[in-house]
Amino acid sequence: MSDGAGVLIVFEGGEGSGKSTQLRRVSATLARRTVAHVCLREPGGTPLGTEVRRMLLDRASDVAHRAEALLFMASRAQLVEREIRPALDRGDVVLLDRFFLSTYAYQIAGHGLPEDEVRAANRFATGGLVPELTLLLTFPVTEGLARAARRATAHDRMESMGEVFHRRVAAAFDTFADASWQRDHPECGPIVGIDAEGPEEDVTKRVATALSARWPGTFLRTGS
Ligand code: T5A
Repeated sequence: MSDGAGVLIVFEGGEGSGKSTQLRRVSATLARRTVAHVCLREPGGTPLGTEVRRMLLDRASDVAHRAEALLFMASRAQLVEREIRPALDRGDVVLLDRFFLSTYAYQIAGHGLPEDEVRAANRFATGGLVPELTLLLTFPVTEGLARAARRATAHDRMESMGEVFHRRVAAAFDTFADASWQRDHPECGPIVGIDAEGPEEDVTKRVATALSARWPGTFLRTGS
C-alpha cells in the first residue's frame, strides 16, 4: 500500500457477523485519506456474477452441492479476471466481501465436499491469487442468523440451510485463524481473527488495529 502496489483485503465470517458493515467503514476511512480503492463482493460484482448470485441465493433454486461450489467459483473467476486483477494492476486497494475461505467453510465443511478437489478447482478459479490479508469476523451463529432474519428480506437459500449446517460452517471458520491451519493452506494468505461482538464502533477499532499493524502508513495516521 505504501509503495503504490495494489493490495487485496478480504472480509470473511458467518451470516450476519457484520462484515459488510465493517468493510463500508474501512472504505470510508480510505476515502477520507484519498486512497484509491474498490469495494466488491462475492458472489456478484460483475454482470455474470450478479446473475449467478441470484440463482445461488434464490430459495426456489434446486442446486446440487457440486453445482453450487462450481457456481460460486464461476462468479469468482469472472470477478478476479474482470475486476480484481485490473484494480490491483492500477495499484488500488481492493476490499472484498467474502472470497474463497467462504467456499472452504460452506461447501467443504458445511456440505462435506472433498477438500482436495474443491481446493484444486478454486485454484483454477482464482488463478492463484492470494489475499494480502483476510479479516475473519467471529460472531455467535444463532445471533448472526437472527440479525440476518431481522432484515427486510426473507432468509435466502444459504441462510435457510439450518442451524446444524451453520454450526459446521462456524466451526470451520473458527479454525482458519489458527497458525497451523494457515501453514497447511498457504493459498489463503494471512488470516487475522476479529472478535465481532459488541457495538459497531468497538469492532471497527479492532479492525483498525489489525489493519494498522500491517499498513501503519495508511491506517495509523491521526486526524482523519
Ligand atoms: N457463500 C459465499 C458460500 O456458500 N460460498 C462461497 O464461496 C461464498 C463466496 C452470500 C451467501 O453465500 C454464501 C455465504 C452466504 O450465505 P450474502 O447476502 O452476501 O450471501 O450474505 P452475507 O455475506 O452473509 O451478508 P450478510 O449481510 O448476511 O452479513 P454481514 O455482511 O456479515 O453483515 P452486515 O454487515 O450486513 O450486518 C448485518 C446486520 O447486522 C447489523 C447491520 O446493521 C445489519 O443490519 N450489524 C450490527 N448490529 C449491532 N452491532 C454490530 N456490531 C453490528 N454489525 C452489523
